[in-house]
Amino acid sequence: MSTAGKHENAASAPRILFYAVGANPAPWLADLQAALPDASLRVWEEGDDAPADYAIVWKPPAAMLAGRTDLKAVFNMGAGVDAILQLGDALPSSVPIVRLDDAGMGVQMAEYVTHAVLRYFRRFDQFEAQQRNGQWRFLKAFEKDKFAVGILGLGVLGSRIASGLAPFGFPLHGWSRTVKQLDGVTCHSGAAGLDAFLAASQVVVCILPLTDETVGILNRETLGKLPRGSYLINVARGAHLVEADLLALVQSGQIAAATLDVFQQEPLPPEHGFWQEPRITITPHIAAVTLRGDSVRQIAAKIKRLQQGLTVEGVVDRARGY
Ligand code: OXD
Repeated sequence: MSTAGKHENAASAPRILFYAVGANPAPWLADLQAALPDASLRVWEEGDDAPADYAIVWKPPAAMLAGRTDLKAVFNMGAGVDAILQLGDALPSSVPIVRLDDAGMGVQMAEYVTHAVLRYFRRFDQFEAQQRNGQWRFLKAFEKDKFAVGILGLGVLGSRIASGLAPFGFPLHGWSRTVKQLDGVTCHSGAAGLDAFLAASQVVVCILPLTDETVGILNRETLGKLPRGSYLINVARGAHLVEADLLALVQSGQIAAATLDVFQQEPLPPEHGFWQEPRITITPHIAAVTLRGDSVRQIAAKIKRLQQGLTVEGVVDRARGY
């Protein structure tokens, strides 16, 4: 088929490959078909190298995308693109990778983090422990102006977390790789700004993308720079945290408690030390799930734009890693 012929065909009836680890494809295909009635959709299976215009994926195998220069875009069905970028050279360099922009995840992240911050601030974690021991004991409230929340990562989700916390009046700090400005947030940036950010934060919330620069960023040294008795909330990736360091810091009292949604290995293995540490709250990577309705609407709208030769938001910068 000539290139022109291929393009005409793509413009009238996009051919879409779908592959998502852990998801039932049927309702996704049905919703995508309803949003894009002309599209021809199929679930990718090993050996399928028939032409396609778009791929919608979550944790795809390298074989699905290797050599696929016919694609006009690959849509990642999540906010984090680390799993797809780790395919490296198997990804066709000419094909844009498009992540989900919020798509209902921002509000879920804000709910999760606000809940965790308020739980620590109002000392519910300690009241829960007291209840287990049948103890009725008044605990003095923390002082809000000394309970600053620091958000590591000020992208779409980090900003949404900040706006979720803002009405409660906590001092807010934020850290990002490059300089950013956010209303009501004291912003720090770059390697030079990290220490001041850490020193100011009584609670650290990690919502960074996972890149070569951020892997292991939460470790004995950085967490040791937080005020003594601070809290950690990790809703980004398990690989941001050196888990053995956190355990030691919780046991020494440097970190009072942590709420973790993501782990180096998921599911968290039964023998992992976190399970036995009551000051560590574990959730099974549910802080923000991909919502089918919002995601389909967003991806379909972007496919329609690309079909018309227009640009779309959310294209991943591969060199930067997000
Ligand atoms: C995501 C996730 O990246 O669910 O969207 O972890």
